[in-house]
Amino acid sequence: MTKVALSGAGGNMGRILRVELQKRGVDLRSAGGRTPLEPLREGEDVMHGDLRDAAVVDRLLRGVDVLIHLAGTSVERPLPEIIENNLVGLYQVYEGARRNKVRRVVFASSNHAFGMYSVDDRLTLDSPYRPDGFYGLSKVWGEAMARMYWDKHGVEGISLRIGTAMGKPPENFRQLSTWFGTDDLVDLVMRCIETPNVGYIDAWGVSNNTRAYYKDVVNERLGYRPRQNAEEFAADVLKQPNPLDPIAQRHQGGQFVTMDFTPVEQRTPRP
Ligand code: 15L
Repeated sequence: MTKVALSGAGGNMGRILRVELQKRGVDLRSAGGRTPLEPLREGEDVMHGDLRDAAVVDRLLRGVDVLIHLAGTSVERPLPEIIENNLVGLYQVYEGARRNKVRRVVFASSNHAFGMYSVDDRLTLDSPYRPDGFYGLSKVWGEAMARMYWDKHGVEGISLRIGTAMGKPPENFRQLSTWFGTDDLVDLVMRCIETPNVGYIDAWGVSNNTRAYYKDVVNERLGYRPRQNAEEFAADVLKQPNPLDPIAQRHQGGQFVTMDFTPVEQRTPRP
C-alpha cells in the first residue's frame, strides 16, 4: 500500500487533507511544525518538527512513497523568513526525498507565482511566472526545484498552483476567481497520489470557476475535472463591497501585490 506523508498538517489546507485523505483510506503520516498534532484516533501516525533539520525530514519520509508538501511560510513575509522556510527548508525536504527514495513530491505552489498578471489575463500552464512578492518568488524556486529533482534525480513532481483553499465558501470578489472548493481539493490531491508515472507536471489548484484566471482548469494528465464553481455563491458575494484596494483589484495576486508596491508615479522615469 502507498504510504503518504503530509507536511504542514496543522495549517488551513493540511487540517482538511489530514481528515479527508484518511477517510478515503490513505495510509497517512501527518506532520505539524512547532506544535505537536493531537492524534485524531488511537495509533494515528503523527509527528512534528522543523523541516530544516535533516533528522526531522528523515523521520517524516522514512518508508514514504508520496509526500504532499504543504509546510512553509504561506503568506508574504520579509525575505529572510521566506528563505529559511521556503528555500532552505524545501532543499532539506528534497534531499530527504532522495535519501529516503520517495517516489513523488506534490509541492504546494501558489497563484502568487503569477500574481502580477492583470485580472483580465487568462493564463495557460506555460505562461511565464510573474510573482507578486517574496512568497510568490519562493514558489517559483519551489517549482523549479521540483522540476530539477525529477530531471536530475528521478523524484517525480507535481506543482499545484493553489488558489484560495480555506475550507469555506468564497468570501470576496477576488475569490470568485481563485476559489478552490474542498471537494475539488481532495479530488485533485487523491489524483496526485494515485495517477501513475507523471514525471513532472504543473496543475492549477482551483475549482471550475466561471471567473477563473486560467484558460483551462481541467488537468488531462491527472484526469482532474473540477465540479465546484464559485459562481454559485456570486449573488451573495456581489452584495458586499469589494474589500480590496484599487491596486489589489487590478492584479491576480490581490492584496499581496499592494504590499511594498511602488506606485507608478514614484518609479524611475524612463528616458
Ligand atoms: C496563497 O498562496 C496563500 O497561502 C493563502 O494564504 C491565500 O493568500 C491564497 O494564496 C490566496 O491567494 O487566496
